[in-house]
Amino acid sequence: MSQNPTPGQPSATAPPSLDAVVIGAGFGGMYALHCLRELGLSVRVFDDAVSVGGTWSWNRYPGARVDFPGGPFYCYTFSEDLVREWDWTETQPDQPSVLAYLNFVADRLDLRRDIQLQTRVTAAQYDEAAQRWTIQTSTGDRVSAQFLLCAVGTLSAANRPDIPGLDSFAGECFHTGHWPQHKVDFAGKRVGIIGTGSSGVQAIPVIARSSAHLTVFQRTPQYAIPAGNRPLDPAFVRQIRDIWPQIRRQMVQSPFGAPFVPSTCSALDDTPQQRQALYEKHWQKGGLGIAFDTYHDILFNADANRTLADFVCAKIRRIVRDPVIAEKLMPDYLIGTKRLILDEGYYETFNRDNVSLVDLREDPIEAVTPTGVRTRGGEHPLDMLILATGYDAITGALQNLNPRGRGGLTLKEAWAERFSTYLGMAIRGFPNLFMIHGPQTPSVLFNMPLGAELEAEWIRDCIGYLREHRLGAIEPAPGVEAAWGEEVAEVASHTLFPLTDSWYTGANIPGKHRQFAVHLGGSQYFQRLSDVAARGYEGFQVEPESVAVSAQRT
Ligand code: NA7
Repeated sequence: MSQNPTPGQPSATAPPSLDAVVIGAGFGGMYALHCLRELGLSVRVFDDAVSVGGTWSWNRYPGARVDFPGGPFYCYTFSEDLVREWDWTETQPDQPSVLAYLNFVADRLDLRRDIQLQTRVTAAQYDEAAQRWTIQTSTGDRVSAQFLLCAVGTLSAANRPDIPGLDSFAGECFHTGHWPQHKVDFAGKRVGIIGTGSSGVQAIPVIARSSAHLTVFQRTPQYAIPAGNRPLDPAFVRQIRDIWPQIRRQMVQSPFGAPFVPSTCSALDDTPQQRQALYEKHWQKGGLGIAFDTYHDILFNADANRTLADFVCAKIRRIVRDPVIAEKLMPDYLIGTKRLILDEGYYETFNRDNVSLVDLREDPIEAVTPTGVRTRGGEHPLDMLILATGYDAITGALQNLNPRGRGGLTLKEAWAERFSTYLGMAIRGFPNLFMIHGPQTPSVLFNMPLGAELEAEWIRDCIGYLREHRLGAIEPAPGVEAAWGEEVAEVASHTLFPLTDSWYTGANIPGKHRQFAVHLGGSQYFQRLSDVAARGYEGFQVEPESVAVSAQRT
C-alpha cells in the first residue's frame, strides 16, 4: 500500500477522487451503484469477473439454477418498469437466464460506464485524517473514495479442498464456482465429482447424461427436493405484474422474502396420513414449499423436522433401485439445517449404469493422483475432476479482500477469533465501509436480490444523512457489535440451524471458527434497519467532515 496523503487535506499526488467505490458487480453491487447515483455521488465499481452478474457470472456449471422461489420473484423488485420489461420463462431460471437478466439491467440502468470488469481490488486502506479509503487494483488503478461498499458475495471464495496430490491431477479440473467460460465437453470422458451440496446435486444429473462415466464422491448424504421447474404461465405473470407493489410488500414482510403466507399449523397436530398427503402434494409440485409452506415448526422442532426427513428418506428408498446405494444416500441430519437442495432427477441418476457412488465416510479419499482419485478402497481412474466443494461462505470473500481500517488493523486481524459486525452492515474500526449481504444479515436465507436492494437503499439513505449533516465518517459505537452478535445468536438459538455442521456455522472450512453467520429474522431484520435509521443511526458514532472530505464536496 502506498503512502497516505497528508493528514486532513488532499496531497499533490493524491489518487483520483471518488465519492464511493463498490466492490462486486452482482445483484448487490449493481443496485448499490444505481442507488448512489441517485444521491449524485461519483462511483466506480470494480469486479474481477469478465461480465456483470457476480455469482451468476462465475457459477456456469451445468445444471446451475435458482434454488429459491424463482421467476418472477428472484429479480430486482424496486422498479415496476423492470418487472414489466423482463419476461422470466421458468419457475427456476437457469444460470444463462439470470446472467442475461443482469446484463439487461446493466444496460437498462446505464450502469456499465461506471463498472470496471476484470479488475480485482488488491488493497483497501482507510486514512483516518482524510476520512477516505485508498483502493488499489490488479490493473494498477489507485483511487480514493470516502465510502467503500463491499458487495463481494456470500458464496464467492471457493473452497479448494486440501487433498494430497490435487495439483498433480493431469486431466481437466474445475471448481463449480469458477467454471470456465468455454464449453466443457464431457462426451466419452470418465468424470469424477467431489461434493454433493447444491452445486454438485444440480450438476450430477446433467453430467451423468453426457459423460461416459460419472463417479460421485460423497461425504455427507443430502436431502434433495424436486425443483419442479416448469414454464411460467403468462397469465400468472400478468396477474403478478398487475399487483406488483402489493407483492413486493408481501415479500419484504415475509420470513424468507417470498410472497407466500407461512403456515401456522404444527406438523405434530396433523395425523400421519394428513402429513403424508400434504408432503406428497408439495413433492409433486416441487420447490421449497415442502419445508416452508407446510408447517411452521419444521425448522424449529426436531420432532416436526423428523416427519419431513422421514418422508424424504422414504422417497429415496423408493426411487433408488439398489438398496445398498439407497442406504448410502440416506441423510441423517435435521432436514433444512444445511441448505435445502432443489434437484432435477438427482436420486434417479444413481439408477444409471454409468454412475457410481463412493461413500467417503467408509472409503475416504487418500490422494488425488495424475490419473484419478485414490480412496482407501482403490483407484478411480478419471479424465476430469470437478470440485463441487463449496465456499468459505459469507466471511471468506471479505477476509480475502482484507481491508485495512483504523491504525492499519486488517480485517483478518480484527476477525482473527470471531467476526463481529453491527447490523451486518458495518464493522467497528473500519469507518465508512459498508457491506451488502455481510455476515449477520439474512443474506442467503432471504430472497437475495430483494435483500440486496433493501440493504443498498439503507446505505444510500445513511450516506445521504451524513452528507446532509456534514458528517465525514461513521462506524459502529463501542459495544454495539457484541450486542448485535448476541441478538443474531439468540434468534438462531430458537431454530434447529445451529445443531448441524454447515457452511452457515462455518463448519465446512477446516479451522474456521464456529459462529452462526446468518440473521434468521428475515423481515424483522429489515424492520430493525429502518428503526435504527429512524432513530438517527442509533448505535453508530460519527465524526464531522475533515478538510479533505469538505474539499471533495465543494
Ligand atoms: P456446499 O453446499 O458447501 O457443498 C459442498 C460439498 O462438498 C458438500 O457435499 C461437502 O461435504 C463437500 N466437500 C467439501 N470439502 C470436501 C472434502 N474435502 N472432501 C469431500 N467432500 C467435501 O457448496 P455448494 O457449492 O454445493 O452450494 C453452495 C451454494 O451455492 C448453494 O446454496 C447454492 O445456492 C449455490 P460436507 O457436506 O461438508 O460433508
